[in-house]
Amino acid sequence: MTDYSTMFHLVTYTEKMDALFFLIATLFAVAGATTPSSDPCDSQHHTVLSDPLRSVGHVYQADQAPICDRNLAYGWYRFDSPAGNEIPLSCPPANRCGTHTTVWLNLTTNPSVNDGVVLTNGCAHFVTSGGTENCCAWRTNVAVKNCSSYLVYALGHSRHQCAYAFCAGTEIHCPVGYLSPNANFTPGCEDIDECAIGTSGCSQLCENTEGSYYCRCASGYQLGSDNHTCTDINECEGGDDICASIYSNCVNVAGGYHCYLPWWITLVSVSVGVAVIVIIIIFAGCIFISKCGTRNRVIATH
Ligand SMILES: [Ca+2]
Repeated sequence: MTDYSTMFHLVTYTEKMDALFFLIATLFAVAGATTPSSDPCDSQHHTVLSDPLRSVGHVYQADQAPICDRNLAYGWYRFDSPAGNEIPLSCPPANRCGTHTTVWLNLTTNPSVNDGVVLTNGCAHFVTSGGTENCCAWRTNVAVKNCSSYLVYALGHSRHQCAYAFCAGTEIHCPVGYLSPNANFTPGCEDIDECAIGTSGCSQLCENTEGSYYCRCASGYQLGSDNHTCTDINECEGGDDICASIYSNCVNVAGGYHCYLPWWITLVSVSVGVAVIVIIIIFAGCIFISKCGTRNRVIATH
């Protein structure tokens, strides 16, 4: 269990130390900013923090290590991630930004380019073990400079207990099954048509859905346990004789089956057919012979 009373005593002491360290650091930074070679806007004079989990939109997950800025070295920082690049100017909910205690900037608006370096402070949104929330439980010194296309911040560790961290941005990663032009972060997340782009892995038929897809099989096939592979149904192995009882020879083929006559039925059928044909020929021959005899008898009468 966290000893919060001890922590707040520590806060009082460390805030004084922070102020001292930060004042020295900021004076150097502000003085340095007057010379182009040490402008914190230059990439070589600031450190990029690119963890998108710092987003206010990101809800802290218990299975992740919380972000902790306790040992963040004094210096200029720039946030650069698809989740957003600015520290929020209003109190974020607790347990966001990849941490428990969320730090935001106590400013009405971000400075303009002409404002140069603006000194302010960050507020920590702290929730006690009893559930009491304080949007500015403690403050930490921050300097901000507008570099036209991005902001840079002078930050430093405040030696508070973890886990607390500076928030940056508000966007979150698109849900599974969605993509966006913003490196797959909000806004603009759109459904992936897995069937159209050929990533479904369905062996036969594919149906796209919002946020997902599913596989189907052609007639005569069934979907396997992997929900992607279709395998032939062996209709002949069913308990019921799928063919009529007398036509009992079932042969499975891909996507269907055939019913074949047993050999002995085929033999009998052919034999009967041949016999019928022979009988017909004989009968027809008899009729022809009989008519010839009649004609001869008439001639003999004259
Ligand atoms: Ca889809």
